[in-house]
Parts: sequence; structure tokens; C-alpha cells
Amino acid sequence: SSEHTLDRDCTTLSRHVLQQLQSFGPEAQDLSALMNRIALAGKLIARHLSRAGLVADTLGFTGKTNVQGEDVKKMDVFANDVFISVFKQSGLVCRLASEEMDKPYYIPENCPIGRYTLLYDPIDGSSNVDINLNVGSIFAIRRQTDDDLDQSASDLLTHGRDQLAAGYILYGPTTVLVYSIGNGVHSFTLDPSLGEFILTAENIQVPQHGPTYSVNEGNFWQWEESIRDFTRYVHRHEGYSSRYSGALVGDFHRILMQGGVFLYPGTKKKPEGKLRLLYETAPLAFLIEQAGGSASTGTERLLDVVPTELHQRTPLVIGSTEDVSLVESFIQERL
Ligand code: AHM
Ligand code: MG
Repeated sequence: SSEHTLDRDCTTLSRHVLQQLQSFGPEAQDLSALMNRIALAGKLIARHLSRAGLVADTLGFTGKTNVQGEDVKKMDVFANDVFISVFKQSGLVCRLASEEMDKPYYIPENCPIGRYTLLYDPIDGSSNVDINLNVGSIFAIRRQTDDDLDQSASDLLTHGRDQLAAGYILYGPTTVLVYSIGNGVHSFTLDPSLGEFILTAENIQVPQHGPTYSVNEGNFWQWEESIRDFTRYVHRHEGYSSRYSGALVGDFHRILMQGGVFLYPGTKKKPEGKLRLLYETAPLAFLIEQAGGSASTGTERLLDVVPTELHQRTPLVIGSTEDVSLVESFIQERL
């Protein structure tokens, strides 16, 4: 096999979505079009990231804070706007909601026909941008039932089982897109010379157990005793390895591919932890269940959580079923 022969059959993302959808109904064409737009957003963001520091306004802060009181980076704003402009042209999405926007963003010209909402975190792990480490984008597509444009978006406040599709884009040494439309989890790698996402892993299954535990142990001082019990357990048993990059998408991707558990537990002061349900934890929970793993708040299946507000946070325990159960068992013991 020389470099001139294809070592894969070169299934592109758009072809794959269409193949996946053969058994689906009228939504098939829509989901396919939506995935193509998400892929385009991913390419535009990957291109911008690859020039960070070389062109103006790519690194550092804007000087503003978002609705959650976090400092906003230039890359957050850029990526947030990329998704908006890409979906303005799609016709299918009437509303977008993201980590960077206080309220949902409506595209009135799409709303008569746009039956979907895109939920997204444009740059996950943005503290990694300035030091040239991996970041990601997380997305979920939900059916939109509320079209009165009253901005309440109360129809979004349902459990994560209502997601039609979910996935992420990981901007690492290569750009990888992972998605599920409820029919397995599939991964694609961007071939920059073709500008296409090419299928690299189909029907990914997470191992039932893995060596990695991924958690910010700097928070030990403010954890509940149960989470401390878990970390003491892994410190005292052979076969565990600690990995934590500061970008959820990257840490999750390792666990999806190799097994283990990622945790962002609540703390005594913030029992809900840091990560947001609708565009961070629920999409990844959808993926891990599709891959045969589990996602939990520690006491409840994550996809069962019904939020009361758009930017609601949840604790997260996600990964291999056995490892998630182990964490849950420590929590049960202390309830
Ligand atoms: P962000 O979306 O504002 O970047 O925040 C989410 C990130 C996750 O990617 C990561 O897992 C976590 O925050 C890291 O937080 P901490 O620095 O508290 O460990
Ligand atoms: Mg985030």
C-alpha cells in the first residue's frame, strides 16, 4: 500500500449520515443537512485555531464576562459566531443556545420551517487555547416545539433522552468529529487536503472497564467525603492512571476510546459542579450510552435529569460502566 492507494473506502461524513438514516423517516434529510453544517463549523474553527497567534484577535480575552461570570476569550466569541452564521444559512435551525449566550438566539427567517434547536459549547476547555493544547466543540440537536419566540425556551427543559443527535469536534493534532443520531457512535477525521471528514471508527464501544481516571484532584479539599473515598481507592490499587487535560472533550475522547471514568463532581459549596447539562453533560451522556457505557450525576442517570433553566449545571460521572458504578457505590455508601 503506497500513499497513492486508499487504505480506507473514504466514507465521508455526509455519506455516512445518509447511510445511517435509511431506516429513518422524514427527519433523515434534515439530520443529514444539519450534520453537514456542523462539520462546516468544525472546519472553520479548526482553520482559525491552526493560525492562533499568527493572525490578529485569536488569543487572549475580550475583557467581557459571560452570563455565568466567566471571562470570555476571543476564540469563544469567534466560534460562537461561526455556528450562528453557518446555521443562518441552513434554514433548518430556528434557535441556537450556547454557553456564551445568556438567552437563546433566534433566527426569525428560519423559524417558519426550522424545526430544530442547536445546543452547543463553541469552545470547550478554552483555557487551553492560549497554550496550544487541545480544545473542542460540543453539540446537540433537539426538536423545537416552542415557536412563539417568547425567548422562554421552556420546551428545551426536558431530559436528555429527547436529544435527536449529539457529538463533539476535538481540535487536536488532527480534527476529529464524533457523532451519534441514536444508532451507535462514529468517529471521523478531517483530511485537511480534501477538506472532508473521513470515517475512521464505526460503532465505537467503550470497554466495560479502563485504567484512566480523569478528575481535577486540586478540588480534593472541597469535595464530599465519598469522592475522596473514590480517589483514595484508586491511589491504593494497582492499574489506575490519572489523566486530566482541562478540556472535557479531550478527556472524554480518551475514555470513550480506551475506557475509564471522567468525573466533575459537585463540591460542598457548589453541589452541581461546573459543567452545564444542555450543551456539555447531556450530549456526552447520549454518546457514552450509545457506546455501551454510562453517565450519571453520581446518584441518577444523567439522561433522566430535567433542568429548570437553560444554563443549569450537573455533576458528571461518565465512562466505562464498571468504573461509573464504582464511583456511584462510594457515593451510595455515604448517603
Ligand atoms: P469551559 O467550557 O468554560 O472551557 O469550561 C469547561 C471545562 C471543561 O472542558 C473541563 O473539563 C473543565 O472545564 C475544567 O475545569 P477545571 O479547571 O475546574 O478543572
Ligand atoms: Mg465548556
